[in-house]
Amino acid sequence: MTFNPTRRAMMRNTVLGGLGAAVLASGVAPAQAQNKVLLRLSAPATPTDQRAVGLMEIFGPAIKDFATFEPHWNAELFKQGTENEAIARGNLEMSIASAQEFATIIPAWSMFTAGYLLRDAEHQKKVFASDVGQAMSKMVEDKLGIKLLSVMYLGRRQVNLRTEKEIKTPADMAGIKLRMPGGEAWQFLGKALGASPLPMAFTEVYTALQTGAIDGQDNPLPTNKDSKFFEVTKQIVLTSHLVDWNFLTLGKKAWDKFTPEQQKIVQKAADDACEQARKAQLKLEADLEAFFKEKGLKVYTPDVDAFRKQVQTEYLASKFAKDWPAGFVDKINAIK
Ligand code: KDO
Repeated sequence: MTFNPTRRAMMRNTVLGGLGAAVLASGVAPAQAQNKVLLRLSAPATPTDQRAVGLMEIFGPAIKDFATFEPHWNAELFKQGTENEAIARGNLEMSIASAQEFATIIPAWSMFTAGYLLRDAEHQKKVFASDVGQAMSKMVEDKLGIKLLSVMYLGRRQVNLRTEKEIKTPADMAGIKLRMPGGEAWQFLGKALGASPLPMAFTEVYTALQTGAIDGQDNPLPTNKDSKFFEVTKQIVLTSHLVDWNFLTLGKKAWDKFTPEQQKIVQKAADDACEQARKAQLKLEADLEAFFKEKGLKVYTPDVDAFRKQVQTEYLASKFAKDWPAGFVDKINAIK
């Protein structure tokens, strides 16, 4: 079994619908509002993140006749990584979940956290829609009562450092304190890249970079711009080590409150919102290299083959790979 060897390659910001805002203003809940299903979403994403924009512009308005979409950004309602549990307990209806979060509960999901597994945004979309994607989604639905409505393209994760030494191969990453999101799967990726990983919540990264508590972080270019990490770092190493994806989730309890007709509308609204966000992220990724260079950062491509080789070797030899369903990686590689 091998990977495909080639790569083509706040404030509290609660946004209520018009009716919700009117209800707050008047202090009186009209009967119509009471009948609507409340969909609270919690995510660490900022409200200016393209995924947030897509949801607020498309998802919320499309379902407003029968549901109230109430997003909470910047991890305002629940800490990063605790949203799935909140949904399972009925304290939350929606989130933007990562594969790494599902992997903490469903070991097979570590397959979807592996570096250099997905080739690009198109491959990612096709893998999610494939029988492999369906089977993985079903595991989450069966085990956690959470539906994966749609796949969200976050972008290709790049190494972003406040240090100046040029990085060519994983060996050059030795000793670099690289912030990774919390959880075992993320730490493993940081180690596979050759760095010394340090778990930290997304909302703390800017300050940690500013104070030097960490040497760097990894995120796609659009996230780097949106959260202004470029202001407190000196270089971006284009490792593209993870074509990162998140999943727009909805608790089954909330889903089951909708009629089949409404479910169709919710599904389409989710797909449309995620598609708009995906296109916006891709455009930003294409444009941002110039922006960061203008800001004085060094942006360059290292020996990506050396990174890919090391990362894939580490994953295949890891304890994680033992939990990957037989044949799935080959199927993923075969998806064109
Ligand atoms: C991050 O913490 O670095 C990360 O990029 C991980 C993703 O899975 C996702 O949670 C993302 O943060 C947030 O949506 C914020 O963009």
